[in-house]
Amino acid sequence: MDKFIFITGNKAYSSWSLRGWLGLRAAGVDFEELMVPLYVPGYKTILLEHSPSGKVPVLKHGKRVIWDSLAICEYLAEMFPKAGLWPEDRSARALARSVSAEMHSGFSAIRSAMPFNCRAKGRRAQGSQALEDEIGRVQQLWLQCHEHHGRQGPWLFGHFTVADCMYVPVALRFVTYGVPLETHAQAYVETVLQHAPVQEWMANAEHEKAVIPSSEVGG
Ligand SMILES: N[C@@H](CCC(=O)N[C@@H](CS)C(=O)NCC(=O)O)C(=O)O
Repeated sequence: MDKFIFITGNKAYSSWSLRGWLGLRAAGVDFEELMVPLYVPGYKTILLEHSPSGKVPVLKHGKRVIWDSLAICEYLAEMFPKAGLWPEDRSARALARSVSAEMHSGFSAIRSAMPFNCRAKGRRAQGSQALEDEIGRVQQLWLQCHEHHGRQGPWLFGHFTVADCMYVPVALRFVTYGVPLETHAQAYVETVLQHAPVQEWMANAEHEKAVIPSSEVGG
């Protein structure tokens, strides 16, 4: 099989990259990794050499270039069906796709008030009604997935799926900004923190030297 090459942004700051990377880990794929530090002189030129979107993450597989975190997860789900990246049950899969798409295209208050910064702890987000509503919505979604389709394991649909790729970065934002959570949501965050690939990603982030000032907020 052609080799997989994954292009990621800074692990400390790139939540979108984390999603695709988790998909690769969940699929059990051997891959090479290229980290492109973001927002430093010349970074865009490098990204454009890898992808027409000029953004990370990007997955290269032979001649194929797959950009966008959700497209990468879909590609992996199709290539490695045994990994169960989407739930097997059609109703569960429909819900998993809906919550993944909702995260992919929404939650702008969470994104802007709580920039992904997995090295930081004890930060505080600037509160707003929109932020509170979105934090509530995330917890409601987590409960719905788990109560209806996930009781056989700790992840949203029992075992690790694309929906978790989408929501792990949100769980880590909640940790960074010390968001008080309902019991079930806190249990999900604990599951995320104990997941070996998440721990590996965070350990790699700790070794990065670069700082992106616009993501260092709430201190
Ligand atoms: N919808 C895209 C979003 C990708 C995205 O915005 N990536 C950010 C990094 S976290 C990026 O490449 N930023 C650099 C830039 O926009 O120049 C995805 O899911 O992959």
